[in-house]
Amino acid sequence: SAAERTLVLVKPDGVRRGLVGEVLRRVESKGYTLVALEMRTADGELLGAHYAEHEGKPFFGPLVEFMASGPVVAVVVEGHRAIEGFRSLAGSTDPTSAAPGTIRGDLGRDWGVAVTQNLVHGSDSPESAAREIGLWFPGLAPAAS
Ligand code: DAT
Ligand code: MG
Repeated sequence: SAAERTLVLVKPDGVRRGLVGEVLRRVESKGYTLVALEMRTADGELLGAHYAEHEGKPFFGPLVEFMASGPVVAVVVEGHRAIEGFRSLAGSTDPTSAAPGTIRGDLGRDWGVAVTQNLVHGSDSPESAAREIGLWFPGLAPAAS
């Protein structure tokens, strides 16, 4: 069965709260493989490209500012249907309504600052995954096994 790759980010709130291990534990427990992993503080250029689909929306500026506010952990995750699978592990965008059992539902909440703070990112399609992996890991060989 063809493996698929997705880009996962533990966002600055997840790193600040010490939830990197918890997120990776859930990914590995699901049976996915970690292919590449790096902690870094992203700049506006990378984040603007990463979130290009949201440019012009009212939350774009605050989103990029938040994402640049501290280190993130970027991970390439591989497995059959890993893109949909990680989105399922993450839960819906708003952590207040995200289902219990998911990363956002179990660990996230609205702190009254921004819905933007929802712990993790996961690519939403094969096209997004390829584009995002290229942005965050330009040196990584493209092929999944
Ligand atoms: P997701 O991260 O679930 O794919 P998205 O791609 O629609 O969600 O949005 C990207 C991020 O932007 C999301 O994780 C949090 C933030 N965001 C989305 N909608 C927002 C809104 N209405 N207000 C504030 N932040 C928002
Ligand atoms: Mg998205």
